[in-house]
Amino acid sequence: MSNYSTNILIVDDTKANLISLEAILEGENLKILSASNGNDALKILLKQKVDIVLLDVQMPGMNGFEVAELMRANNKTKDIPIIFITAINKEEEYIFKGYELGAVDYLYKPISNEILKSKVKVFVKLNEQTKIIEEKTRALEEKITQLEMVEKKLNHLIRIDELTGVFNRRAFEEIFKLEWARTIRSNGFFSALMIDIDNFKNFNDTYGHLKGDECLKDVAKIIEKTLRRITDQVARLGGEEFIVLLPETDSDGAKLIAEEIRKNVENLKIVNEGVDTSKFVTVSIGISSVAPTRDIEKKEFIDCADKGLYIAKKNGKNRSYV
Ligand code: GH3
Ligand code: MG
Ligand code: MG
Ligand code: MG
Repeated sequence: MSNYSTNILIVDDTKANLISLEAILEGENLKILSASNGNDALKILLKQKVDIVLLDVQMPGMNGFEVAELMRANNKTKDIPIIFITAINKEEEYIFKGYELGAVDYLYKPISNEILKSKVKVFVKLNEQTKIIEEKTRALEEKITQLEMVEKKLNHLIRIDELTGVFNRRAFEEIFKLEWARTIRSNGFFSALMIDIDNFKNFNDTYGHLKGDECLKDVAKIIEKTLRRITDQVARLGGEEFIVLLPETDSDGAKLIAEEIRKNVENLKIVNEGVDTSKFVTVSIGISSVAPTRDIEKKEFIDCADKGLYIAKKNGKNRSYV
């Protein structure tokens, strides 16, 4: 026996017919509802879950076809299968009318118990299968939603630097490739800032690794805060080195942003004693700017920022160099 009960509504204006139909269908794993006219039938249909309707055609007031027509006009009832019960002979015109209303079957009076039972059984089975499929579909949809959420989280995690929350090297490679290609198409400028914390070994040795980690987080945060355009992106390449990508930005613009970052870090006033250049944590920044073409290697562009960083360090740190 199935877990799904099927509700059948029997509509007939003749009380004796209702009783005999109920008796025939008893014991078929059905919940039987009944109505003796079209109005009552529609009331029940709107209030309760009904899976099949056994519908007498000849009734005073609203006849079976009219009930069916109203059912088809209502979203809640329009898909419920109907078995018409009719004394009318199998005149094609009537059958055709019924099918146009979405009727699914006909029973002719006098009704054969066996035919009634077997026809109802077919619809019960169909109803149960539909319910099983619906339930499985729901469960699958739920699983898919869960998986999509996991996928989203994973995609985020593999792109983020765990310590600072900015992009990691993997994400940087992706973003850089994309923005570089985009800038080639738009004939614009592209700039990058290679940022390295000055004397960070001294900071770690003096205050410990935990304080070092805190410092890295603070520097990452202040870089993020300084960037204004949504296309400006920062990534931690490793250690105490960050890269900032500035699409559609020329060297003047890049220099301005680099200096702003440099000053903002200095203004954090994170003490780094025992250093001759400054008694606070500072950064040096190498700037690379270019109007990218297909002939320029991405690597050259990054190398150029690296060289700028090297010169900024050599010139005394806490400075930027284009
Ligand atoms: P310079 O001014 O020339 O850049 O010198 P520096 O001391 O900053 O550079 P160096 O490369 O000699 O030292 C980098 C130090 O950064 C080494 C290590 O102690 C520290 N470091 C690298 N990664 C991490 C990290 O994830 N957490 C912490 N706390 N420290 C790190
Ligand atoms: Mg009747
Ligand atoms: Mg350093
Ligand atoms: Mg370094």
